[in-house]
Amino acid sequence: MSVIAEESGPVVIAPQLGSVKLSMLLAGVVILLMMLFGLTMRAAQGGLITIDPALFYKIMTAHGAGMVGTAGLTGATILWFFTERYVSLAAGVFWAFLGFFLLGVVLILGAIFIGGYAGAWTFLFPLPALSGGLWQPGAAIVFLLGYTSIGVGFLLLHLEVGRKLIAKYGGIGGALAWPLAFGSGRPEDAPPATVVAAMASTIFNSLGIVVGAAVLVVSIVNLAFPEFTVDALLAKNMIFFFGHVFINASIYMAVIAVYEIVPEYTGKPWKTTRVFAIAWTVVLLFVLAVYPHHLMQDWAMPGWAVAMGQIVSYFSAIPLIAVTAFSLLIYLRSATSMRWDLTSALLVLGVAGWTAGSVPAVLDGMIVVNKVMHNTLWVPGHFHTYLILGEVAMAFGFMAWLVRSGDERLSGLPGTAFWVYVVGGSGFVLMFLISGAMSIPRRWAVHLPQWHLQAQIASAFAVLIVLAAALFVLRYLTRIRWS
Ligand code: HEM
Ligand SMILES: [Cu+2]
Repeated sequence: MSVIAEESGPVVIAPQLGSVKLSMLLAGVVILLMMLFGLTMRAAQGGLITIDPALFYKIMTAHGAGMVGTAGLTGATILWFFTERYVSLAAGVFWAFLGFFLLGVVLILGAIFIGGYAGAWTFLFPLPALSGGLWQPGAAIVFLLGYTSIGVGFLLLHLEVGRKLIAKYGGIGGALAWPLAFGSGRPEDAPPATVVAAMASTIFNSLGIVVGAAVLVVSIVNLAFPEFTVDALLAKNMIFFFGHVFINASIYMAVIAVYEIVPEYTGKPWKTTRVFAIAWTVVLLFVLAVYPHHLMQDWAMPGWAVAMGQIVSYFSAIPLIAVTAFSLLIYLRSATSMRWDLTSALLVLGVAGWTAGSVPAVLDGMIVVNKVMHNTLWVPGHFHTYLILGEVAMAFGFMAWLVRSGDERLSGLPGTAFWVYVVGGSGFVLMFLISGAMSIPRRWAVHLPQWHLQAQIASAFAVLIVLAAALFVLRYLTRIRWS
């Protein structure tokens, strides 16, 4: 196990390699399966295959829930693995996390493919109860219990990480490097970059999940006792607060892999500077405050909240770009030698894709644009950019690193797979964005003939993604050593 020297904390050797490798293997397999689901949907939209619309919405629900959950799983696994370098974490907590996660997966898949639940991963109130006869309330309850189980697992993990960081680094402020950010603290005394990122994402993800759990419980009670209802706008606020924070947290956790692994390639540690510390505190506040950009079409929302969603959206990209993308550029330029292999290429792609995806996201976070683009394929266009080319690229990069062997190069089959992934991913998301700009709606099982071509081209690109991802996962599987 590699060990890095860090003035600000004793070096801890990560012993929990087996559970982490297993978690990433499960994640890789689920991502691949869900990508096949995605390809099925896009091919159906292109008229290449015909599937029953009822099945389309089951697949869409499984794809959304499965992908978002797995993004969270990979992010949290990366966070756990690298936080272990600085504080010792109870191994049992990670196993419990995995156990709750798997239980949740079983419940969710059962609810969808046995119970017929197809109300989308966003379980927007009161949709789970309005199936039009397609599923029983019990199926929706099981789906929501699956989420609850996954949420419990995440909370356990974050509580363990949070309490250990707080104990070691002198409270939340210490772990967030506030003395350096806002006081006269010296960079030499600041906690490592990983600790700052782990503390911030632990705080916002915990808040998001607690709010999510509350609205889950309310929805479950509503399904069991329909006379108990809840204010729909409040429920929507809670769901999108949770959903926005959760998917963002998955990326902010995965970026820890960049902070920890890229220095192995450049020979320079990723330092906690004042700008870095300030930026992470800003990220913490912005991730929580920006969620109303999901409610711009809800005329009953207070104007100030929607305006805040737009304004914070503008500024949200800045700390991200300052903290990670810009530093990575400086870092790569100043490195005397940079070795490119599958790991480093995927990690750098992850940061680039994340940054690129923030552009269409900010655009859609503007009220005037949102009026036109809302509920078009522009929306899946922006989030598939920072998920396929961002979060998932970082997760694949971490997997490649876990099974690395000394002196690799970006050539041969892995090199080809990398470029196939880049081309497939870029082409696929571009087709979503183009379709969105042409006002093609999202979440339609059947597309008009004049939209078929876009979906067909996108399907071809999706095949490339699937092929490359299959190679990443197979390569991981064949090289993995459990000892
Ligand atoms: C080969 C890769 C992928 C393909 C072909 C694909 C395809 C699709 C398609 C066709 C849709 C429905 C679009 C519509 O609204 O009409 C969709 C939705 C979605 N995808 Fe993907 N996707 C892929 C990868 C991913 C990844 C990696 C993630 C996340 C980590 C993801 C997360 C989602 C989510 C959250 C939705 C929204 C579901 C909803 O509207 O309820 N996808 N995807
Ligand atoms: Cu959002």
